[in-house]
Amino acid sequence: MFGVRRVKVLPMKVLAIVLAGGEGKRLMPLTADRAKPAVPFGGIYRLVDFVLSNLANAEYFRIVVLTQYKNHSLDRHISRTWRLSSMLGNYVTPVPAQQRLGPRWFAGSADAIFQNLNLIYDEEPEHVIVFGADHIYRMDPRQMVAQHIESGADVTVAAIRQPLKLADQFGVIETDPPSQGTQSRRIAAFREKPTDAVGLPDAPDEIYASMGNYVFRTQSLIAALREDALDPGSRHDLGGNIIPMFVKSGGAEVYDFANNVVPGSTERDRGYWRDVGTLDAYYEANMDLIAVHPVFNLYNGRWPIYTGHDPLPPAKFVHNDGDRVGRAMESLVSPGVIVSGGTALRSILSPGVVLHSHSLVEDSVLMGNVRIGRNARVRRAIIDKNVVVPDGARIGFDPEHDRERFAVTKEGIVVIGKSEVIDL
Ligand code: ADQ
Repeated sequence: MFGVRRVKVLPMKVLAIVLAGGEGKRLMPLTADRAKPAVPFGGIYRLVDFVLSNLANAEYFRIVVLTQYKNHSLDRHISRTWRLSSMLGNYVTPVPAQQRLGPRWFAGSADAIFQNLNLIYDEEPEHVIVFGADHIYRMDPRQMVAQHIESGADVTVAAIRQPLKLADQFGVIETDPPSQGTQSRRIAAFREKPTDAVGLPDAPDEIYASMGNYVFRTQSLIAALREDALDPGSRHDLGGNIIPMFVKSGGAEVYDFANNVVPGSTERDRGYWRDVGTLDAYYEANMDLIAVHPVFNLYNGRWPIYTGHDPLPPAKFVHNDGDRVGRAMESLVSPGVIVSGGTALRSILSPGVVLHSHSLVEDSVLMGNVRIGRNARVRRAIIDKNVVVPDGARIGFDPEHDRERFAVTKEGIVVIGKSEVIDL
């Protein structure tokens, strides 16, 4: 006898689109030959791993990643790391710009989705999640989707309080008072990167910023994208054009990220979100991982951040010919690292990094396979993959000399691009 087969009813059909085509000009030289979402972060991750982990932990397993600029390492990372079982139709697919509508690349984030509408038609989702790929955070997107469905909005925009002085980097949201008995609030005004924003009534130094994460009703999204495509004056940008359309028609609601509670999170790391659009912000977010009680906790096993890298041996700490043994303190040390008689303080050592005898690396981010020569000193630097720092070199000690050779940020962080050759 065959029993009645219990079919698990799938939750609301949701398709996730991750926008990963950003050029990341302000992260140069880290984006010289990779897309911004492929920039390495925290030793073993790439920026795109954070949004994909949030979606996967929420069991949203139908994900397309729209790529564009310099997408080679991004495509490779996604195809290698994010291969989901295709059972039940699960997938994470990188979709490069295909010039489907003629010989042009995506004009903006809205155009990127418009050119790929066929993916939405194929999937027939009821709701479409559109998330950016350049942020460091944990978020349970199911809570946002639940609010979106309950409110019946055309679009729900995730928002977080940010300092007023950063208003020109964000979509700035003004809201109506909350509807009774719900957390949801209608968006009264949305301005993309305004230069004249004013603070919130209860916090004059803060604004309510869009996180660049949206949930759309599928039909509403399709209709808006079609209308936008016909507008020759549009920049075809989600924040600049599409969201304001919904605000005008009264169909846009805000989702307050402060209400999002991720399993396993603590008071300390709840609400953490960083836009790593600049080198200084990127540096700070890396340093956030190092603290004894970090504000972003990589060790929350109930909401893991997934990634992938080559199988490497464990990190080791040795000495050379009776030199002092290698040490790393207040640092993250990845597999494949060898600290041979050198010292790392408050630093991130990515896979394959080698520190030779008497070298000292402080407050720095070293990416894959960076080699630090004997007696070299590195301070407050980001050093991209494969760079060899020669024996005895000094980086981060002489600002004038550093500026002649490398990029140096506003905050004085020295940034050395991938495979750059260093003159002493
Ligand atoms: P920005 O990040 O400045 O502001 P944008 O450059 O459009 O906006 O990038 C948004 C996302 O889309 C990024 O993940 C980027 O990689 C991707 N992207 C950009 N152009 C793309 C294209 N042509 N094809 C595919 N992907 C593309 C946005 C919002 C603001 C919000 C901030 C939050 O517009 O309102 O406040 O994010 O950081």
